[in-house]
Amino acid sequence: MITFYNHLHAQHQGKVEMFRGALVPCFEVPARADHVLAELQRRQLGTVQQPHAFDDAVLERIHSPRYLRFLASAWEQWVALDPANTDRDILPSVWPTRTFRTDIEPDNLSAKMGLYSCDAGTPFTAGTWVAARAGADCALSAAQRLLQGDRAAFALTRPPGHHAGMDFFGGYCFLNNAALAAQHLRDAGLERVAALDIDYHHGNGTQAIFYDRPDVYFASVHGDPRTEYPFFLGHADETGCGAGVGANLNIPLPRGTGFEVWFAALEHALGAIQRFGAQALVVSLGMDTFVDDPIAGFTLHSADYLRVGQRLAAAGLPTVLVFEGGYAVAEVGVNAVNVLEGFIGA
Ligand code: OKP
Ligand code: ZN
Repeated sequence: MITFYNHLHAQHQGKVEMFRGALVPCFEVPARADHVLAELQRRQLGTVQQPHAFDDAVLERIHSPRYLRFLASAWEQWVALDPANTDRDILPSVWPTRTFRTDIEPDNLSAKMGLYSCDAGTPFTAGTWVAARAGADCALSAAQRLLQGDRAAFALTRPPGHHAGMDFFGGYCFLNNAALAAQHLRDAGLERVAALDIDYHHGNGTQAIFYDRPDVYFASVHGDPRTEYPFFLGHADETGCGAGVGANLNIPLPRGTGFEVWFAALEHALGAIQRFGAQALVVSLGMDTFVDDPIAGFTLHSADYLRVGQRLAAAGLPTVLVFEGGYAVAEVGVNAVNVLEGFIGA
């Protein structure tokens, strides 16, 4: 399986995030991707390549032009406010919640940060845009390989993507890599594509992007949003709207859920994807279902990920694997590469 590695990922290196009333060191660190790359190379599981450069127009298939313009220019505006800002990350602190207007983009940078975000846990840094942009190229390049006949491809990138919506960032995500890959497959002519999200956290961005569409099925197995981030989406009664009714499946599970129950939910999601008639699969591959993850609550063990990979392969679909979460840094390489090895060996 080919891997498209985001060689610019380390340019996104947040310092702190707001957590329980304090600024704490970021969980989403460059070492995460480094460990996955090192383990891939140690096991020699296929070649590692740099992504191809896709046009900005491809991003506009998923994200709004004004949001993309904001991402590309935010850091410049931040430093223009105060040259000393080069040493500080940008964090939002004010949001247009219910009853406020979102049609007028404010001039004020803090206000823009709020307009285009959903939490204070996602710092924007000097290298965030270049890293996210190259990450999107990785996901698109992986999708492109499927179109050229590959059985599977892996997008090894950070920051992650599945919480990013059409016009907002949050949950450590800026560009929705999985949605971009799925849309790229659609635009190339595949009529039905499935996005399967197995990160611990519900992929609210991906769900929202495809919620009213019958052509992209979204299925997710995740921590119950009543207690887990992102809190405000991911319930079982969300089944799609308009033309997309029936093309969204959420399987929320309680904190503490172990492998057998989680695996049964995965089977259920894959069965639904099969019945939908998907011609390709995009997997949001979060590794934060691991028992020792510091910010999540399932109890999967390293060996379980071999079975996850085998089961994903058994779906028999051309598959893009997109790296998402996973914050047990020392173990994330072994765990992610176990999925790949299980997939390849199946
Ligand atoms: C990203 B991915 C915010 C604390 C909540 C957000 C978790 C984002 C997980 N102050 N942290 O799905 O792994
Ligand atoms: Zn997650």
